[in-house]
Amino acid sequence: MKPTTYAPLLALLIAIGCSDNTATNIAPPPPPPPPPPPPAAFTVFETLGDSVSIAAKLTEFRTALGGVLNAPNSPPADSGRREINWDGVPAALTDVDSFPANFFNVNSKRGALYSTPGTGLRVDSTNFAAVNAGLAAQFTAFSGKKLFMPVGSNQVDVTFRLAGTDTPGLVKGFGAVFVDVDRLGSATIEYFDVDGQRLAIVRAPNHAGAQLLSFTGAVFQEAIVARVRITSGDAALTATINDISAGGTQDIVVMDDFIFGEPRPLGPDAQVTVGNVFFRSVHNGTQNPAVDTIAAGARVTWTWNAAGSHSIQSTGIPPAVFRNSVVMSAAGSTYSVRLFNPGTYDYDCAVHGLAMTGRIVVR
Ligand SMILES: [Cu+2]
Repeated sequence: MKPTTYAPLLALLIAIGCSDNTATNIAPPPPPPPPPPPPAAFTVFETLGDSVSIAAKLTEFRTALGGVLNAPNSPPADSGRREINWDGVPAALTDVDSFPANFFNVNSKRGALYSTPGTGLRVDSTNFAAVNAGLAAQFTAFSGKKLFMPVGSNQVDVTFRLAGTDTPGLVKGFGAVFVDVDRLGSATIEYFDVDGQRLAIVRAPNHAGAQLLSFTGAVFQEAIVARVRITSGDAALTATINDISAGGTQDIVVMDDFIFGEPRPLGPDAQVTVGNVFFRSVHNGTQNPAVDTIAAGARVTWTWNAAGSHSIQSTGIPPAVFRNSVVMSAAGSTYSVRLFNPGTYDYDCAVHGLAMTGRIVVR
């Protein structure tokens, strides 16, 4: 007898066995979740040295930001960068704990607003000897003589505006010169999008002993950074605190130059209608595929215009992917994603597949 004769019987026995085995009948596991979308891509520039040796890296950073140095008080530009080196701050606002938080968008228009959880801001011409004589031996300025530090805090935020206006702006990158970073991680810059979601954190390189300068900065592919948070050392300056390199327990760090991309306006969001059975661009009416073009950092929102089960399923080639929605059925349901990296992001509906498609082009 040929072995194949037994095959139908064997299959039947297996089927009976499975159907009888109700106690351990387990549903198949759900498919794995889609991979998370790639984070915003950026390049880090960092160096450690004296005012001469760090200059080359700063030049690289400026080149990566692109364009020219836009002069103080020049109107908002399409490209280029702004710089703050503190040395032009008037004497009346130097060596006091009340440096105006909006000075670099009102008095000298460069699109930067400051805030701190401390009690003030200070531009200092004494290497902070006026605050604490013991600290002066720690600090040396990169450009000119003036240095910067919040008062009563080691943290300052910089929020961007189109230079000289109240319109929120986005920058392509931000970097800062730190003075006397002894401990890796004591000086950091965090980058946030317009929703307050953190895009990146970079740490200023550190050294042991000698008073040196550290530069760190990140440049993104496009202008997507609405705010940076600078943590400058382990603690605020006080009249009695000692740096870790001088018998203290905390790394005391101050700041010199800030360099950042020209603040640019946030691009308009895209709206897409989800219907039966179509995706349709609200902006231009394209449908299956609905095709929308947005600036990096803008958001796409899909709105269900009728009852019907649909989802937003990213079908692009990594890294041009985003997080999928679940299947939703109620009219008025919405889903949105913010996209940071230029690329072509295709999508469809997990229920209707190729019958229902769209594309987001991020520039
Ligand atoms: Cu659908």
